[in-house]
Amino acid sequence: MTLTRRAFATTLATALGGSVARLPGALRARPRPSPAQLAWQRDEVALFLHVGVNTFTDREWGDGREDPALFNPTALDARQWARAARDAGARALILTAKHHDGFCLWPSGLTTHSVARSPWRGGAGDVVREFTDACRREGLRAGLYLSPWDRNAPVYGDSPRYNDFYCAQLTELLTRYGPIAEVWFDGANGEGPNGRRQAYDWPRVFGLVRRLQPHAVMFSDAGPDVRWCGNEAGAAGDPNWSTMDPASVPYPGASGDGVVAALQHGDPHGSVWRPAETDTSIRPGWFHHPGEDQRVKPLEQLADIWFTSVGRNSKLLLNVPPTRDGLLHATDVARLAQLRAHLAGLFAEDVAAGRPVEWRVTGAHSAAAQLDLGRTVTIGLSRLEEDVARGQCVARYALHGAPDAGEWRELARGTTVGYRKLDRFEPAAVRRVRVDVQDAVATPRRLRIGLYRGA
Ligand code: FUL
Repeated sequence: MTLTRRAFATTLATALGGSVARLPGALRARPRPSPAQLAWQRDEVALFLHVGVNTFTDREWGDGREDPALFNPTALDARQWARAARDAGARALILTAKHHDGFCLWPSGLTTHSVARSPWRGGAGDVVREFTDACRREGLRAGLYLSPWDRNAPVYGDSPRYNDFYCAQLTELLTRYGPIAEVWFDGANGEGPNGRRQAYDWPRVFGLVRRLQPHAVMFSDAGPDVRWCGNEAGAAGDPNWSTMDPASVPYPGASGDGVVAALQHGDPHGSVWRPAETDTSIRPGWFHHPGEDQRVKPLEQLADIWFTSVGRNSKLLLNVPPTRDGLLHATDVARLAQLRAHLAGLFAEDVAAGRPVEWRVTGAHSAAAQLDLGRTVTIGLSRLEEDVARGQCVARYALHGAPDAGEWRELARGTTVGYRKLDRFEPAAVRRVRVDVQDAVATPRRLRIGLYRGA
């Protein structure tokens, strides 16, 4: 039988006379987030903006042969996007500077397939400029999506030449518009002209971003800073570890056994910190289609998505696509505001706030927290949080409640906690509450605990 890292640590701890906490620092070291990864997670929600020639052709994937003259969002107002995002409680926005069709929303010097050839703003416009300016004015962090797959670039599939082209486009985006908080690399990929496949130089791409924007996080299936959650349905995995084994998803767009599971769940013993981002759309498509104006997700579904992303140790990247006018649709904006109001109501009163918590470490990988709420209250929602600046630890927990003199009863149970774990449960009248950390990858540290009435 092979000794797992965890079993090894436990054996060693026992040999050293007990607690894992007493192990020498190097053996205890587990991955922790960088300041940029921590800031990314603390944003909690970002909005995704898919806009481009597809907005005008009513398609999801353009083929690269679209006439740039199609692009004419006459009423485009990036401040409307940014205000809607801020009012929704989002702290960052990500714009598709170039989607798979290759059309550039900025006047790239590398191609004529861009806004410069469109009638919008007389060919002198720059959506990336207006977007980044608006984000800054509204106090939001700006991110950019630059599709690796480019169905317009003639050099696509001619690997070294396209890698040069792609890096030169990235350089434009990362040097002209001030600080960029997130760079988004899509894993979707097809063949180039005549079936040529592009071999991307990912180490070069990642190195370039690090050099030009050292404080940005890079998103892709393979990180390196933030990983895809493995689906576009709005649900992070359960369990969801922010650590992972980098070999399990070696490059963006990798497929094969175990890739989706690795993206969904991470790995408790992974050697790198690479938390999951959950991207999904408020509508069926990523781009705006007038035919989907009646199919904006209802509040209940958006709230569920928020619970299965932000409430499962992930970050939510919610796509809200601008229309042909260049504005977010009134229905979408109203839905975002409804979601924010709904969440504000749910979390308005934390009945555990200010109540002393008795925290006991009960074993090398277990602990228990007990609270007396000071009165009997009905609760139906809990919020558990680890101090992820110091890493992620909890693997399994249960929440119990008891009325004044009555019996303990289980209210909720779960696996990982991480940045935040939310549980909605059958409302119960309780005075005492206990959180048992039943398993962990190291000695559990004190959790932050919030308790609410629920819906
Ligand atoms: C996918 C793309 O193919 C979709 O068009 C969209 O951009 C989504 C966020 O990622 O891989």
